[in-house]
Amino acid sequence: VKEISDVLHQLGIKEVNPAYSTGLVWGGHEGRTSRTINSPADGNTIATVHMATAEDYDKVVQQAEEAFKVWRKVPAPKRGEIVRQIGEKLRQHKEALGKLVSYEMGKIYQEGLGEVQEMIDICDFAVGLSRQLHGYTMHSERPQHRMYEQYHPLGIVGVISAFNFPVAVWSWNAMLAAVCGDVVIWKPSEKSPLAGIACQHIIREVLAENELPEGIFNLIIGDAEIGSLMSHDKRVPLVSATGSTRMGKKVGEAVGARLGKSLLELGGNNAIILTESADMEMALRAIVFGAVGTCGQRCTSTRRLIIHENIFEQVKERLLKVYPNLPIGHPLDSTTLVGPLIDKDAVNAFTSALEKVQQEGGTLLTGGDILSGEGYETGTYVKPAIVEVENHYETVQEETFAPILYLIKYSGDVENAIELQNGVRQGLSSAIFSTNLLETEAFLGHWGSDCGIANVNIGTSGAEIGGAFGGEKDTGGGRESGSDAWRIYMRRQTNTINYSRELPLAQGIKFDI
Ligand code: UN1
Repeated sequence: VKEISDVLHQLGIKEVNPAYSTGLVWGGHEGRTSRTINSPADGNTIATVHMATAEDYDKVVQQAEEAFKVWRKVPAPKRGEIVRQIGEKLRQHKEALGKLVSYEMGKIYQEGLGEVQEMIDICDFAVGLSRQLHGYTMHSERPQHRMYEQYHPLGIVGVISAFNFPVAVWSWNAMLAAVCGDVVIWKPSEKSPLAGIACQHIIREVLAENELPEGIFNLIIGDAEIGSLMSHDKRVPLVSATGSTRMGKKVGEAVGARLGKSLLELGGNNAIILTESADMEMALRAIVFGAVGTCGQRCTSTRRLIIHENIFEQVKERLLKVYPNLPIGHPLDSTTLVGPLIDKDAVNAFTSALEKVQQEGGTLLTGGDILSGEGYETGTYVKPAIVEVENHYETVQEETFAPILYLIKYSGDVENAIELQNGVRQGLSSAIFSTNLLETEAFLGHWGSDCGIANVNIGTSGAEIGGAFGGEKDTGGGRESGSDAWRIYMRRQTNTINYSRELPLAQGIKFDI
C-alpha cells in the first residue's frame, strides 16, 4: 500500500484516499454517489471516486465543444507535437503507471508495463500520422477541373472503455482522434478508473504547458448512465465503445438511431488451430499466454483450442503438465504469471460457466477452483481451467471473461478446423499453428478465418498497434489503432474545383438558360 501511495503521488494523485469526480469538474461532490476502488490483488482500498451526474456530463460536453473550436484550428502536425509530448510523459511514468494498472486491475506487472507501452507506441504512431491525414486526388471528366478529397475534424469523440485495458484502448482512440483534430470525452470503466485519472493528470500538465484548454481531452467517471447519455447525444458524432456484445448493441442502436457513427470493439471467442505439423514448443507458449494472460480477461484471450485428433492426446498431456504449476498470486510479484480476476462477479461467471459446460457434457481436466488461504483472501484468485468440449455447446459459444480453455478435436482436413473456428457468433481474433504452407494459406484465404485478426504461428492476443484492431460479426465491425483506422475519426469531403471560364455539367448534361 505504501508503494502504491507513492505511485499515486508520482502520478499526481495527491491523497492516498482521494475522491474524484470528473476530469473537469473536480470539486463539489454533493448529490453524487461514490464508489470505492479496491484492488483485486489484496482487497485494499485504493481510492473513492464520485460518479458524475447528468449535469456534470453536460458541463463536460460544453467544455469539449469550446475546446474543439480551438483545437481544430491547430495544424495537424502541431497537434502531433502535443501528442509527442504526451508520449514523452508516458515514457517518464511508465513504471508507475504500469504498477497502478497492475494493482488496480489485477494483470501482472509485465502486462501492466506492456499496456503502457501500447500507449507510448500509439503516441508515436499518431505523431507520424499527423503529417499523413491525406485523401486521394482524382481526375475530373470536365476540362480544367480538379477533384480531391479532404479529411476534416469530426468534433467530439466519446470513448467508452473496459476494465481489462484501463488505459491502452482509450489511448488508441484518443491519440488518433487528437491528431485528427477531435476532442475526446472518455468514460473509463467504473471498475478501474484510477489509471485513467492518472493519465488525465499527465495530459492536463502537457496541455497547460502548451496553453491549450483541458477540454481537448476530457475524463468523466461514471456508470452506464453516462455511457447512455453519450450514445444518445447528437453533440457526439462518434462513439467508440469497447466491452461486451450486449453493451455494444445498446450503444450501436442508440448512436444509429440518431445517425451518428459508432466504432464497436466487442466480445471475442478466439481459437487457435493446431494442425499435425504445428511446432509444439512455440504453440504451447502462445496457448498458455493467450489463455491465462490477464487471467483470461482480454478480448483477444484464447478461449478455444481446435486440435487435430492425431496430436490431441499429446497436446492435452503437455498442457496438463504446465497448468497445475502456473504461479498464481499477487500481480506485482515478479514470479507470478496469473493474477486475480477483477472481482467476485467475474469469479461467479467463471464457476457457473464451468458448471454449465459440464452439464452440457464437457470434461473438466484441470483447474476451476477458487483459491483461499494466505495471499488469496480476496476470493478473486482462481485456478485456470481446461475443459474438453464440443464446439456447439452453448457455454462454448459464449465469451466467458475468465481463464477457461476449451479443447476441441477435429479430424481430417484443416478446412474442418476452420469451420469449427468460424462456428461461433464472435469474430475477433484467430490463429493457426502449422508449418505447412497449404494449411496456413487456407486459413488466411477468403474461405478461411472470418475474424478481423488471423495469425500464423502467433497466438490470438498481444496484437501490435500498427495494424487495425477489431473484428467481425458480434465483435461489432469496428477497427481501432493502426493502419487507416484514423479515417473514422474524421469527416470526409470531396471537392471539385473549376479553373476554367466555362461551366460544363457532369455527365454531359445540356442545360442552357
Ligand atoms: C482488449 O482486450 O480489449 O491484442 C484489447 C491484445 C492487446 C489489446 C487487447 N494488444 O491482446
